[in-house]
Amino acid sequence: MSAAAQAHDEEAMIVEMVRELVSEKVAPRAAAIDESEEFPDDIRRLFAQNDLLGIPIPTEYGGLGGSFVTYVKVVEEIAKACASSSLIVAVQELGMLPIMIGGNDEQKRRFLPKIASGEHLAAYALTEASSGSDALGSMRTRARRDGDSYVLDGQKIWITNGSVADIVCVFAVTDPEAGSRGVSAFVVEKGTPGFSVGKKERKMGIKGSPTVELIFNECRVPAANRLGEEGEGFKIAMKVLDKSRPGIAAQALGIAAGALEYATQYARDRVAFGKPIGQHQGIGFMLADMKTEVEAARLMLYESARKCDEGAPDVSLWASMAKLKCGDVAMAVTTDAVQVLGGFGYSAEYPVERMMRDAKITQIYEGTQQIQRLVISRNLVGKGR
Ligand code: COS
Repeated sequence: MSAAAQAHDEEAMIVEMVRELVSEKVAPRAAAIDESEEFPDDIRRLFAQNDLLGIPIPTEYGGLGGSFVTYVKVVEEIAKACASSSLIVAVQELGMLPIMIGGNDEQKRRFLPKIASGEHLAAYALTEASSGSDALGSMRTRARRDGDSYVLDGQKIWITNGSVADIVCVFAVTDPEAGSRGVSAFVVEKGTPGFSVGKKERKMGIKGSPTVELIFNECRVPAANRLGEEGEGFKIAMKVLDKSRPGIAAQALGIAAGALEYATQYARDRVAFGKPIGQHQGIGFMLADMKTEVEAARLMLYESARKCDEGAPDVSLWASMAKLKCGDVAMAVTTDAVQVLGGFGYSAEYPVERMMRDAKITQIYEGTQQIQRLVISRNLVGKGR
């Protein structure tokens, strides 16, 4: 058997295992996770036991050494049932990518094995109160070199899984005069004096995934925790997003696919005017459009993940196109799924209203849809002045 065929078989086995795990253990928990608004540590342990928290981490650092295609398929399968749970896998990847991309061998050996095993959770801290889309120009968190360490001061907001993470990759300004070369990246470990968790956001969706403020107050971090050279942080942050946006696209696609599946079954079962509602053209054509959009988005997603695996030069363009397409499809398809179910769709007794609430964030985080268009158009015609 060729190496490619073997990799394909392994991928199919992992996806099938995840499908069963989701159907037996995750789907039955999804409504309660949303309702309780609590981080599902049981699901984290389940994913850790099944080696799902280090899929793209190389085996030499304790990971599965799997492809990005496998990783996005796993996120998709989980998100079909529970968007909050899918974020455990997606944010683990987002949080470890700065180390994979910017870390040296010693740092990889120090941090990655515990992330891969799920003993440690990772998070990524870029966003600030005044710095969302304008991640570079408006960053205020500072890191001042002091002997063998850096002292961090500032606040990050909207940090997914920030309160449950054991290590956080933080971006801070080391030279305010140096523009894009004035930002550096640091690994900050839980328990470091001066590092604390602030307010938890109350959100429309993804309620089982804690989104918090992180506060750095004279927080001393060893210089050995700086990723890459001083001033390389912004490039690391952007390269991370190139690989993490397909993960959010996968979450979006999974939510859409889950809503489509539920609405289709409902349209087969629910009878009105003497026949299943799906056989009335008004509903049947809606389902046809939903299915077509989901499959089109899936092709874009897998292509973007394939580009990550290949290290293709246009990975940034494809990551943004996949995130844009999948996020918009998730919002449109879940909204239509609510419509197909009518009054039941609006009820919290049925999953599609949760899916619609969960879908909205995929058009906002990891770069808004407007930022994705900016990245795509700059790839086409350049940035200009
Ligand atoms: N890979 C490597 N380097 C990149 C890059 C990428 N994908 N994208 C940008 N860079 C580099 C540029 O080449 C430039 O380097 P030089 O100064 O050496 O030429 C530098 O980074 C600054 O880039 P740019 O001039 O494009 O920065 P801008 O401030 O104009 O904006 C955007 C960049 C808007 C694309 C960026 O700020 C962004 O993605 N914002 C959204 C952030 C986001 O997604 N937040 C979500 C929360 S994080 S979960």
